[in-house]
Order: sequence, then structure tokens, then C-alpha cells
Amino acid sequence: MQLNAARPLPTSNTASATSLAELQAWVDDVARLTQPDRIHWCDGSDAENKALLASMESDGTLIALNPETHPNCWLHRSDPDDVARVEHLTFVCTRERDDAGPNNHWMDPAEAHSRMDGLFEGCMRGRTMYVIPYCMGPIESPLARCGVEITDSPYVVANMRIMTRMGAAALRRIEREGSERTGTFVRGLHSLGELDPNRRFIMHFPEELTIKSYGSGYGGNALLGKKCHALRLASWQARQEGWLAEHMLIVGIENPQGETHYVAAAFPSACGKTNLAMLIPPARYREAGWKVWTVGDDICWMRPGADGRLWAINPEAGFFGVAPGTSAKSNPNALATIQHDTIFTNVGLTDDGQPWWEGLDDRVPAFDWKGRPYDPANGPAAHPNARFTVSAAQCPSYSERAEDPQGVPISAIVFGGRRASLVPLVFEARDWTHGVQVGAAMASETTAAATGQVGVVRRDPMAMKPFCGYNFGDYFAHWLSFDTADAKLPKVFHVNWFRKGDDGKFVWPGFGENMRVLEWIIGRVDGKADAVETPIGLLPDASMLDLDGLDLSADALRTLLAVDEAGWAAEHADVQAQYAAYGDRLPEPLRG
Ligand code: OXD
Ligand code: MN
Repeated sequence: MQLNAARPLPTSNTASATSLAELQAWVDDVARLTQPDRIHWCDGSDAENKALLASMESDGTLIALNPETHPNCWLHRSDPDDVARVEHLTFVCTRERDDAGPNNHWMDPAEAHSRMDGLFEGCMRGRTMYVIPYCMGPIESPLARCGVEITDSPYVVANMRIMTRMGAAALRRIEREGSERTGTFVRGLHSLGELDPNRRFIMHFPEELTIKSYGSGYGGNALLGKKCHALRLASWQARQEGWLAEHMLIVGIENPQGETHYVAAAFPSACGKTNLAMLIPPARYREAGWKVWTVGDDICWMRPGADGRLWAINPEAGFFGVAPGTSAKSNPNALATIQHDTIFTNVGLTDDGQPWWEGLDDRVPAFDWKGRPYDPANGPAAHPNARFTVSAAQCPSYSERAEDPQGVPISAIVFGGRRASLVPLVFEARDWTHGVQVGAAMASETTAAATGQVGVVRRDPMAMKPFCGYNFGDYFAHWLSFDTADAKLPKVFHVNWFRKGDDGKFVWPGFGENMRVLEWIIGRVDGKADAVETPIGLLPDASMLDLDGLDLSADALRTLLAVDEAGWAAEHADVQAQYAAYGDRLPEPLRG
């Protein structure tokens, strides 16, 4: 393998050397600690990527998929004990414990550094250390932020190349920001270590803009630009600087008049953010001229613009989507996106080398995600948290505005979770403060995206429980603070696609049909749709939604749109009981 070991040299004057000199000093320190055999500075080029993929193919890290059906696609089988985020091993290490809050695991920074440095000592002997400069957000965007990840995993390099703007352009921005003193970069140190779950930690040091991750190669633990930087550290920075870093998709809804409203929607992991971001409207809507544009499927950075509106970018450049359940029915755009140049992780395989997962189609796979001949007695062929990593630019519905350095203006914020009971299909908050209350009270059933029990309802405020890098009490106060005199804030909604009937089946058809709910939401934003006032907010009745062509019984509609006041009183009491942990930090509007 030909890899370029050259170090970056400052390209202009001595002042510009500052950040690169700092970067070089940090890389030298890390190399002294971890003792790699080689150091490779990633430039993000095609040649570099090709060489890395070839070397991973030759050592078995990647398996080439069928080149006829899936050109340039790869399968990675991870260690079976390393398939999801590990929230119990993820820490926020602030000087004051209360700044991390009861919503995070906390460790004293000095103790955390010494524990991590103990793990990192000599861990890259025999390995290559990759230095990955990356930018979260379009390279020229004032809302974007840079980081550098050091890793000993070529799989991480290949994934970071898809998920971020990685390489030479990011390094130039780091250099420029250093010389202009306009920004600083996040430092992320990662090693696969021994992939031992007992020697695994994901540590965040927000006050130092530093991440240390050891012992896992799984996306959310190892692609440090994603959850660690773009959510946990960015949420901390965002609070200090007056913006928001959120676990939200961004989608553009274009009406038949050609006007596009951008909606940001927060759902917990594996609750359909990718599907909603890539929604294909039902035929009637398409014929009438409705279109849906994908800006992002997981993370949204929003900042008030000069016009008082919130302007948002997707800091990522790719999708790290959940494969199981993705099909021609649930998400045709995703399926089209992942036909080429995609890395699949922990999916099954057909006998002709195609990726396969439960819910894709009715073929029978030949191998499961562990590489064993498929036997249903061993469980599903694909791990329930099997993933695809793919460039967003390959998505047929990718929005032109996704690359706009200024971002897109947000008309509506939508919160949602998996709730089998109580929570109606959709409701609107009365105002911003109520919207914050609604988001803060969110709950959802847990999924396979994190290790632990699946299907248990837990509170997940703004879908940020695993990702907020500071005390939720302060976070809620930060959200409330956006309601200033000249702000033109988005309307706030809550949706629930996952309501079940007495027979245990989903009542709402979901997927493309969610367009009907989005139409009502856009109608509310435009002042064109009606709503009924209820104790939990503003709801449509059945006559206010376009339900044409849907086979929903009167009973089903009652289930979807009724407000069970006694049930909501119990919900409120549960929310208040959980808030008690935030003590004085809980802002007044969330009390009582
Ligand atoms: C993700 C997650 O991977 O939320 O996006 O776990
Ligand atoms: Mn996510």
C-alpha cells in the first residue's frame, strides 16, 4: 500500500503556522504515547481511499460485495461485542460534576485523562496512526466547525471520509482559522485497542474540546466527528455561543407553488429519521406537485440569523443509516442511495454476494452478520443495528441547499418518539415555551442503536439523552433563551408514528403517508390549516387532515387523535418526578 506520510506544512506566512504547529505538537505527543509504526496524514484523495480500501480487502477488514449489483460496495463484520453505542461507558468529564448533569455519566477530568492515557500507552505498536482533519458542515460555512481525529482504524478513516468533509480542505480551514484566530479545532483520539468491552471508554472533555475513545470501532463510538463532536462537544459550544446542536434531521417540503419549508425533526436513534428525511410523498401528492428534499438525517446545527429566523446546516456529509427495515416500501430513496460506493456493516449476505437484511425483501440470505451460514435458529441474518455508510450526495432527494454555507431557514421543529399508547399522531405547541416543555418531556421506547434492553420507554428530552454534553437543566434554559423580542422562531410540533391498537399493530401506516401530517404542519406554519385547542396543545381533527385513500376506521382515527386527559396527567407527574434530579438548574417554565 502506498500511503503518504508527509506532514502538513504551513502554506503561507508564519502567523498561519500557529494551529498547524499546535496540531503537529499534539500529533507528536500522541505518537510518543501510542507508539505507532507509521503515521499517515489523510488528504481525503481518491487515491488514498482506494489504497486504504484495497489494504482492508487484503487483510479481511472489508469484503467486496457483488460488483455487478453493488459496485464499490463493501461489507465489514465487526467484533460481535462491538455493535452499538455504549452509553454506560460514555462520560462527560467537566471540572464541576454538576455541569455534566445527572443526564451524563461523569468522571473527574484528571482521573479520566490518566485512565485513558493508561489505555492508550503503546496501543498503536505494529499499527498505522491516521491523522484525519475534518470539517463538520460545508467547508465555507460560518456555521461549520473543524476537528482532527487520530485513529488506528482504517475502517474509521474510510467512514469519516464519507461522513465528513475530510482531508486537505479541512486542514486548510484549520490553518486559516488558526491564523485569523477565529476558531479552534476539536481533538479526538481514538484507538480500537483490543476491542475488549472491559477496556472500552468514550470520554468527552468539553472544556478542552477533546475526545478520547478507546476499545470500540462502532460508528457512534469511533467516528468522532459524529456523536462525540457534532453533538456532545458542539452542544456545549453552542450553549456558550448562542446556537443549538441537535439530534435532528432536516427536510425541505416543497409545495405545488414551488415554496419550500424546511423542517427540523428530533427522534431518538433508530426511530425513522432517515426515512422521514428521504420521504417520497404518496402518488396524489406527487401528481399535485409536492416534493421532498433531504438536507440531513441525523444532526442539525441551528443559529439565529439577522432576520430572527433559525438557520440550519447539516454538519455531516453522509448517512450512517440503520439497514434493517430499509426497503422499497419504507425508503426507496435510501435503497437507491446505497446501490454503489457504500460500506455496509453487520448485514447478511446472499449467495451471490449482495447485502441483505430483515425487511429488505423475501430472498433467503446465505450468510448472517457473523459470517455463519444463515440459520434462522441463530437469530436475524443482519444485526438489528446493522448500518450503511454512504455519501449524502448519492441520495436522489438530496437538496441543493444542503451545501449552502448559510444553511436553510427552519419553519417548524418536530419532536417525536416511539409511543405505543397515549401520544396522538400530531399536536402543535401553543408557543415556543410550550414547545420547549413538549420537547423536554419527550419519551421513547429504546432501540438496538445502543446496548441494553430494547423496547423500554425512557425519557429522552429532545432525543438528546445520549448526546447532550452538559446538564439538561442548563440545556432547557438555553432552549428557552431563544425567545427574544426580535426572534422569528419556528412553530413546534410533536408527532407519533408508532401508536398501536388493541391488537398490538401500528394504527398509522407511516412512511410516505407521513406526508399528510407534514402537510398539516406546513399548513399551520402558513396559517392555512385549522386546529382544535386541547389541554396538550393544538390538534387537527380528522377533517383537517388529508386522509383521502387511507383505509382508517373511525376507531383508528379516535385512537390517533384523541387526548386522554387522565393518561396525560400521569405522564406529567412522571415527567415532573424525573425533573427533580435537575434541582435548581431546572428553569422555572418547566416546574410544576
Ligand atoms: C446514530 C444514533 O447512529 O443515533 O445516529 O445512534
Ligand atoms: Mn442518531
